[in-house]
Amino acid sequence: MAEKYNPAEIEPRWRSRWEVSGIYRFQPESDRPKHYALTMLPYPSGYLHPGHIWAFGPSDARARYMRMRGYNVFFPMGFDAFGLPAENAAIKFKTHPKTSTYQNIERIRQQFKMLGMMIDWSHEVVTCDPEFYRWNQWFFLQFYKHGLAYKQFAPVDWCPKDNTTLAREQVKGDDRHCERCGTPVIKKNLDQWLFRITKYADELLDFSSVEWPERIKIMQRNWIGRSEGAEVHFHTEKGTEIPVFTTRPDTLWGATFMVLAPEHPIVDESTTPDQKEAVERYKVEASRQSEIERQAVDKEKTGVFTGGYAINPVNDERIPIWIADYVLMGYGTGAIMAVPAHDQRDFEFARKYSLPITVVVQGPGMSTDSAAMTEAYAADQGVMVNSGPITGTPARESVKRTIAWLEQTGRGERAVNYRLHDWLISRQRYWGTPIPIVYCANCGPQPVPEDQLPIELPEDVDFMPTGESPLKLHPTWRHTTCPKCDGPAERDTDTMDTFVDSSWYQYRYLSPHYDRGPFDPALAFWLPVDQYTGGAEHAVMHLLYTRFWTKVMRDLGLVSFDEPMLRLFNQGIILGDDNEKMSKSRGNFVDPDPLIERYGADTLRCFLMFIGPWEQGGPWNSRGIDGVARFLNRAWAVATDTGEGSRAPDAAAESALRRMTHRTIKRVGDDLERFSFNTAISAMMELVNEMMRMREAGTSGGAAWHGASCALALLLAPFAPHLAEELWARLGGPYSVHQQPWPGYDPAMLEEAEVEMVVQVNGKIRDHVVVAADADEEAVKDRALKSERVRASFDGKTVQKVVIVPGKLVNIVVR
Ligand code: ANZ
Ligand code: ZN
Repeated sequence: MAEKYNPAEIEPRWRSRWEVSGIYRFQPESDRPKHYALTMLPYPSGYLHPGHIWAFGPSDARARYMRMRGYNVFFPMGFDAFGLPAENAAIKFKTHPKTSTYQNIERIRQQFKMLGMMIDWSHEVVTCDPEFYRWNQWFFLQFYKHGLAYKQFAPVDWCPKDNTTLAREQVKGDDRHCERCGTPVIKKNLDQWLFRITKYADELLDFSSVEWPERIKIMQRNWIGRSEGAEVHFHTEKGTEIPVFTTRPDTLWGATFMVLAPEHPIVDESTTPDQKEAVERYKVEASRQSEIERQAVDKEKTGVFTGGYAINPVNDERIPIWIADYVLMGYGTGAIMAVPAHDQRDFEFARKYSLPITVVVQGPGMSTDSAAMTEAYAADQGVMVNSGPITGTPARESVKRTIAWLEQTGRGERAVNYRLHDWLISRQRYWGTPIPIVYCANCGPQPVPEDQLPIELPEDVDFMPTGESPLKLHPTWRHTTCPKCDGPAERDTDTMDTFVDSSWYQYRYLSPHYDRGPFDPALAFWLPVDQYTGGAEHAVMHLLYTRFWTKVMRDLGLVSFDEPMLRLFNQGIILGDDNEKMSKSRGNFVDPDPLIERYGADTLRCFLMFIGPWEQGGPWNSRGIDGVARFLNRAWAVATDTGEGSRAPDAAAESALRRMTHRTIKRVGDDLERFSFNTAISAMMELVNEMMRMREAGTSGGAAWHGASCALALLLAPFAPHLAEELWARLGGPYSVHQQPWPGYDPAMLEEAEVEMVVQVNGKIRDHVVVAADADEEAVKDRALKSERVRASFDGKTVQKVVIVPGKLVNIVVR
């Protein structure tokens, strides 16, 4: 009886051999080209989520493949261990976040090991470890020194449930809810630290040195939201300046009123006593709406006249100042010049409140009388009219000309506006990196000297959320001395946004215990990351922050490149079998542990890679796992079959198997290049099925059979590393299969061995014949003329001519 595939025996045996022989140990120095493969580090929730295997299994397979292709591969792993979920769980279950986080990490680490990942665990990074976050603090100090970290008292988005500020990116949806808990966000005025990401806005728009998915680039571009235009100096009648950002300075002569955001600081000053009540009422209404609601195109425009007037600097006209919610405080200057003839929102507003409309761009065939207009004319065809010095200018050139004129006359200047804001990093929570600043009554805020880092989190805190940082409530922690005057001082009691950790963790992996800098400069040649994989949901936070961070590191002289990750691949999301996001509360969660136990890690890995295209994701289909298990069982059966007791295949069958083996090698390699794991597996399935058929026909064994079996072991190595190792050993290969070169193929062997050709007689299809792919014309003609059905259609006539289209068609002319 043939021995059965027994993963429960094979898998642990090979894992301990790998560990003992250290085949996955990272060896930075090597003659082979380097390949840094990185997958976004997981958050250590309390259990291994199928999403973790979904993210890491295929990237492990890819890393293994690159290694077999001859690269020296670094594929590290760590944990994004700070953050709110751990703290919230701690509050709920009354365990310290540190305890639960390290417990969770230990569990996930064991599970990852069970899956046979090619990870050198000695390079692991855990972000809540002082050895790591010390460098967050160090970076903060460098940012501070270079004016890239600054403090500001400003309205911020605040989650009343999590009791903390949120970055703008963490506020989601039209109703502006907290990304984590769904609670509607409110505005609160707070003193907060920000990182000056806007300094790099232009550079962040440049993707020329990376191969990233188009949609991520588009999302980042939109998020940065660069607009070119001018800032124009308007003044109130009383002389207070109100700068205005506009992308259409050429329409200045058509500005017939001004609109301020209801929160604009000049509103109170320009409001007359008789309008005060209406203005105050409107301000309250506006504050209740979300930014998205306020900007909705189809929303009925509303607003209130303040009673005040501004002077249009281009023609000294007196124009009324209104407030309206469609103008946002967080964009541009929070004030606009309204040009109803050429901006649709302004047009609707002017019609509703009977404000004047002046045409300044006369489109082809258009009247200069605005009374007939039914909508704003926003195009740039035609010429400028009613526009002082630029009257008569073609509309297309008018923006440039107006800006030149504004600059000459001191009325305004060219300006670029960004949607991007600086990155707010203060969080009023416990489980994060303490901010290395102390406040002295004499000297003001002082950076903590670098030799005092890390400032460690105290462990004995009451981390119940109160709206104040738990660190503030600690009896002693915040009391310290001023590094400048030695007098009493207080520490900053906020902690950093956890996106700080993931902005530079990839550098730390190289030398996680290095203590003279964030990473060992001797290993800088390993940077940047060659291949990054992870979810597209990180498009505008993590993936933008880490680009920013790298540019700062470059400017600090720490690295010599501009981009942290050269290539990016985004996998889709694995869903529950009900097509919904998998979660324990929804009841569609699949626990991987019992599956590993029942089927083995290799089967689970292959199953996840076979579910569908990796970039698309899709629903978990529990039945699919049996099909994949059957495939690995068959792979085992054919590759362990030495042909004993069977007759070897004949020459034709051998040649066919050889060709199929070469084709499979090509297909699997090509598919791995483009992260197409599911099609790679189906290519291997076809080979295995073919071998299975030969075996059932009693024709296994022989040289081609052995070659196919060895190729199969090599091809399986990235996908099913334990099984491949076992098969390879049984086939007599040297340890380890994971240190073998990826198999090559002979292009000449890729063509089909045989082709089917259509045979026509006087233009009518009469038969199909199968011939050797390399058969010459004479042989093809011979074969076609031997066909009974072809001969029967001759009707006694004789063959005049035979035309052959190689590989396709034989056309016989009879008369
Ligand atoms: C006058 C004007 C005339 C405008 C015209 C447009 C067309 P983007 O391209 O998105 O940057 N704007 C400026 N600040 C605003 C704010 N805080 N809230 C709402 N709208 C604001 O848009 C820039 C244009 O949006 C600016 O150019 C301004 O309207 C408006 F025929 O100024 B424009
Ligand atoms: Zn001091």
